[in-house]
Amino acid sequence: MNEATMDLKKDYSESVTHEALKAWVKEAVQLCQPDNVYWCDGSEDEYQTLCGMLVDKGTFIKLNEEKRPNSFACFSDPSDVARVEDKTFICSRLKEDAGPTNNWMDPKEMKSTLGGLFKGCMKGRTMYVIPFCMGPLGSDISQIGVEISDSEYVAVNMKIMTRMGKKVIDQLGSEGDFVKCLHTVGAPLTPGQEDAKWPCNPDTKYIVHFPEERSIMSYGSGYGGNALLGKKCFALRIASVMAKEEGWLAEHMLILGAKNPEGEKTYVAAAFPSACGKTNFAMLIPPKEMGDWEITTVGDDIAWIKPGEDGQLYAINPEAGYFGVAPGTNDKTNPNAMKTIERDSIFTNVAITPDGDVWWEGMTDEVPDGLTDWHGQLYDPANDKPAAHPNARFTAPAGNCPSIDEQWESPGGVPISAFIVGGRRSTAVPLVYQAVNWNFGVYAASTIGSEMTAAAFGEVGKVRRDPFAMLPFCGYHMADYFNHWLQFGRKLPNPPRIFVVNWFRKDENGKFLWPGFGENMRVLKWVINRVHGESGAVESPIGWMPRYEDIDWKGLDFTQEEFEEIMTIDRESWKREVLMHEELFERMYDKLPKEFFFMRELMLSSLWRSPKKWGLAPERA
Ligand code: TSX
Ligand code: MN
Repeated sequence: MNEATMDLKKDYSESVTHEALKAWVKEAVQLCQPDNVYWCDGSEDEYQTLCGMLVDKGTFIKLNEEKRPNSFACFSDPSDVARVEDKTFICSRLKEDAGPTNNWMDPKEMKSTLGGLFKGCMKGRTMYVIPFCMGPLGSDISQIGVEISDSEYVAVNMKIMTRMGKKVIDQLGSEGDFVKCLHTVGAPLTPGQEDAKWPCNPDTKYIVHFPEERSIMSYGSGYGGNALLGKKCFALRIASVMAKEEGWLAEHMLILGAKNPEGEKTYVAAAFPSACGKTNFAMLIPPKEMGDWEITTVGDDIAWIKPGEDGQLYAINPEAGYFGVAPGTNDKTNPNAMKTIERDSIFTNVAITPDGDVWWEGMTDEVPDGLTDWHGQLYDPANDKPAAHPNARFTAPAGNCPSIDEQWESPGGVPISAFIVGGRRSTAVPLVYQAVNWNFGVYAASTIGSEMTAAAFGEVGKVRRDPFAMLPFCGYHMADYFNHWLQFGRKLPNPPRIFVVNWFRKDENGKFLWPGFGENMRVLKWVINRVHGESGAVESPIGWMPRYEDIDWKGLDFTQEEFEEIMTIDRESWKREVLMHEELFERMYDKLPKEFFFMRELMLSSLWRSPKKWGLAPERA
């Protein structure tokens, strides 16, 4: 036992009354054979001790206390920088329950593979028992999990990202349900062997979900969604299965509140695939010229949504922190995020300045001198490679965010009035439209996609479909998921309206047509006023659209001509678009909702009778 481990006070394990939990921990100890076991209490003291241990090991670098109080940075192993989708499995009993878009293996076979890998995997390490609650403690929308991990990095990140510790054990009592999350970095130590700064298994990684038994096993990675099992693994993949069975929604959505100048608050939930600026949208600052509008943040990544007694939908953010992409974040793109990470934060794979602060591409125009890059080397800007890894992250407490919503921890959740979905599309998709009804909205959300940028894999410019931004995160058959959304809507007396947005349309010279960022408030205002029946729209071949005069342009020079360009529906490209949906659907043909075929036909029929270019001014059509 090293010195720092001894700093961890004796834990409370002897007072735990949950027999099933104790039995599972015992089983894990026998399998993983750690040197020590420690139950995390979630205290501030414990957090500081664990961070101190990480500093002693050389994993964490304490940042300059004046510039970045109570914050740390670390560099991962270069083989361990992102989620590993090809190593992510949904091990349902039946393959057809996982569907064609998930990797599947028979659970028995997978358990035998993992059994071999996990045997003795924590030798030389401490096993941390990390009880956590996804959502406000005591909310009946919340769920409890326990992560067993041999990573201090996981323990301290879970402290920020979830409600973690002894209070969760108390809530669980002796009978409560919990999701079993077993994690190892997959790097046992022989006696006397020096530990790596970022232990992981460079050769073997497995992120495995057993939906029927509500359990997760993760091997070989210490990074983000691979290792912080409350987030993507539990709050999306396992929770989506629970949600389908129990009649609620577990979604890859941000939640924001918008307060109008009269003080009336409207909450919306929004789904965007990666690299669309979800966190930026969740923390948007409206242009001053629009008057006293205020945006408040409930969550930036995940929403759990349940129908209330009154037939309305109520959403909680199951998380307690942000695990956001750092590169591109700056005082213009997201001032609220910059303030959130001023203190109490953990930075992974960013660059470090000579005075002990952090830096990444897109933080400032000038590259500071003397940077340490994410490989831990002195950075040479002449080198083409970035100083921070493109997927570098900050972990920061939600409560630090200046725009945090006053209701963000309300156990009952916040009422959702609209859903917004969007992708990154340089052509075809207009700035905004409203689906004509719930079913068409579900169809639109099921067909959203993003054009590949240089940062993503695949062919640049090709549309990658990412239904509801859930393709990597749905714990069951994607077509069953569409059916769940349709069925869910049938039970709602007055379902939220569904809107599609696209901030990324370009002109023929490749220039963005829309200024984006804070100016997105103009689109959001139209959306919110639509929900309240207060803003105008016209019917287009694909849905309801604002006319120029339906949008608040105060303080922005955006002409009617520019607006019409960004709203144009080009008949031929939309016919192509709708025909391309076939590509996505044929993969899941066996379970695709019958409604989807009819909606596709109806859209083609509307396009058939529409002018070559559907514009908002009739004379331009
Ligand atoms: O986050 C973005 N949002 C949503 C903000 C609330 N980004 C960044 C995406 C990468 C994560 C955007 N990028 C947005 C946007 O609305 N729009 C764009 C495209 C764009 C980029 C730069 C400019 C305009 C549009 N203009 C200048 O740089 C001056
Ligand atoms: Mn996400």
